[in-house]
Amino acid sequence: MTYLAKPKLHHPELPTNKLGFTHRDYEGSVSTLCAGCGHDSISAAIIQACFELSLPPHRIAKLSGIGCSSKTPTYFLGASHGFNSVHGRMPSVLTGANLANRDLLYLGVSGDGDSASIGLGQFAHSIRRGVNMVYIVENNGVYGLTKGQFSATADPGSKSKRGAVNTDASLDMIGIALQLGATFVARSFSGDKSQLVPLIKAAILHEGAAFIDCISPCVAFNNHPGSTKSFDYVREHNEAVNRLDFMTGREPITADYAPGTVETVVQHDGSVLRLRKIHTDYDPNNRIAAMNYLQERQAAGEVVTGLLYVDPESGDLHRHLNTVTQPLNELGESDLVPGAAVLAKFNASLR
Ligand SMILES: Cc1ncc(C[n+]2csc(CCOP(=O)(O)OP(=O)(O)O)c2C)c(N)n1
Ligand code: SF4
Ligand SMILES: [Mg+2]
Repeated sequence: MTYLAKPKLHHPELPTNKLGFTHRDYEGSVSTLCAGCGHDSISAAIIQACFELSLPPHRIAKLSGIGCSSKTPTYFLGASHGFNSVHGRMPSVLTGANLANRDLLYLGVSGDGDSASIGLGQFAHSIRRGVNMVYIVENNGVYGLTKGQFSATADPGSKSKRGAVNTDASLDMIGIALQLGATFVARSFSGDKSQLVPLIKAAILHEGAAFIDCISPCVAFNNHPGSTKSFDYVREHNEAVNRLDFMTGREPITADYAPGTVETVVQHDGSVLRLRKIHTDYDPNNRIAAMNYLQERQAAGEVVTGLLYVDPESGDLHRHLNTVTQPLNELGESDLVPGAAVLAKFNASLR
């Protein structure tokens, strides 16, 4: 319960990261979600990723919309900035915050209802603009908070808990993100922490719009036979194209891999992603091939996961707009109102 404070005391031997923080320093309030909800596993993965990257919690801003998924930022990073916006409006609030202060690390957390229905336009424009953020959709195929109506990501033919069949076509967030120019696109599963944690870490280090579609079963309304977003269905149909094993730049590859099965991607900030290829012919640097592959495999009933596309040359909205490197919210009055003489000089330069 959110009103139950977590005890602050912890074992003195708890491991600490480079900043001297323990895992506990990245946690939030006690979750009020249903026991077993996939969303809680995603919160745990976010906590682990931020702990392992030794991120200063006060340099992170977490933003969300409305839904069980959008409630989750309360349950992680309790010492970070947070903004719980209205339904479907997280992306524009995040974009505004990012423009005002480029120095924070932005984590947008949303649901399939929040981002694929009411917030679809907002989602689309934040992705196509390349806002520097990690955008996670906790995708359960239903509106969990409002008691299990089909969402726009529910597959046609999938059944509700009461047996109603979804007749609408589904909306694939991955396909849309690829088409809109997202420079980091991944799909994962809340039940696969070993895949999800490195993906979140890589997305955090990525410059530009990083999108993760995380299948996250709703145990209350969409975890039955006939659902394509249940734990059993995703486990049985999960086809990982690669695994992100290592991602710190200078470490040697310690595991023994067959030639051609590891791919190294150097990101803009110098961080190195090491991808263990499971499908050796899958190329995560080819946007069009990724779109085709995903459509084909989806038609065959597979849930393709892994790092599906990454552009190592990515840029972000600030780079595109050529904004000053100093965060806009730190500019003083003399910068913002430089006076009539500066204006006259500027106008003269345009004549
Ligand atoms: C403007 C507006 N319309 C409708 C609602 C009702 N509503 C609340 S949450 C929600 C859907 C949430 O679904 P999703 O984003 O998938 O989150 P989940 O609960 O499944 O994690 C809806 C329709 C609302 N809060 N505000
Ligand atoms: S209703 Fe579904 S999505 Fe919401 S907390 Fe319960 S299991 Fe999770
Ligand atoms: Mg949902």
